[in-house]
Amino acid sequence: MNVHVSALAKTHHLDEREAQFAHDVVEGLTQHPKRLPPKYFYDEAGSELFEEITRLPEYYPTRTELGILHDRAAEIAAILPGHAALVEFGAGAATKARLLLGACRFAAYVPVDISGDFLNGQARDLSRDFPKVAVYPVIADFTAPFALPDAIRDMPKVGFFPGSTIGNFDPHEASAFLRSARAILGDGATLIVGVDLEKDEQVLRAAYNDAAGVTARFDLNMLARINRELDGNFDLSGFAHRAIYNRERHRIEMHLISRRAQTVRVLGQAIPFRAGETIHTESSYKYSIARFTALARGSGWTPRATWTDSAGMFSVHALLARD
Ligand code: AVJ
Repeated sequence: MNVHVSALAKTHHLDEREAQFAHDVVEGLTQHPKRLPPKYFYDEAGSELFEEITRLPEYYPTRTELGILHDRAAEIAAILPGHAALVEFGAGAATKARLLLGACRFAAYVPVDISGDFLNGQARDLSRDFPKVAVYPVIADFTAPFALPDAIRDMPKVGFFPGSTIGNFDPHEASAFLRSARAILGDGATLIVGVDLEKDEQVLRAAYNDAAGVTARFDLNMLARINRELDGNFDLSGFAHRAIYNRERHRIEMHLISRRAQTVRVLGQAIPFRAGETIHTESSYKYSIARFTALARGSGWTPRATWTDSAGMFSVHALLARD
């Protein structure tokens, strides 16, 4: 099915962002198997639910990565250039960037995010807490090329991509992201990336099927968002959340499963579901250190250092731009 963004925008009076969302949703729900892009989890409700996920006992990545950044801050600082600009791809709550800003002598911080409101609030707090660091927020989709602010042109660049967000990309997309970051940051740059590691399947499954059901609410919020923004009529009680580990592809997959045969309408279009039919909402790839460093080498970067927690749950990599 071919749904055009501009036609959707016109018929339903949507702005460009809404029309892109509409296009991706209608396209994803008319595929077999059905899928929805994980970037749409993060509206206001979804961002709050994700924050709640990061505090769950089963969800180890956030606290483990923070522990590594905290414990290794001096080692990380030692390999970074002084008076550099820290460019963060997708600046969430900036908690992790704060750890680096506190440990290293950065001259500038450039949070890059699609959400402008969030960025501007963040920038104000950071300027207050780090008066020596100039903050230049950039509103952009970091998966596409964007220009860095002129003010940091002559500073060494340090890219920062924490949270294992890279795990949301298929390996070829992850490679494309790394190449793109190499092009944006330029010669001599460093990139600090957080990568979740393969581990016991039960630990992985529990992290994405938590006992309190927060991940289920996070997953179902995608349907609630479609109802709110695209005039959808999903009955949330008609879908169940399930996360499985796909061992061959080294990834957690989150699915929403239709509990019965049903037809849902989105922007006036009927979307039929069979009983048990699934919507694939997210993949979260897990790496071995060897597989990630090989991916980085193949994407324009030379691994310089890797840090992990003592249990080997999560890894933080420093990569150097290759000439
Ligand atoms: C933000 C993409 C790293 O994959 O672990 C958490 C998102 N999804 N629980 C992850 C997520 C379900 C998270 N990332």
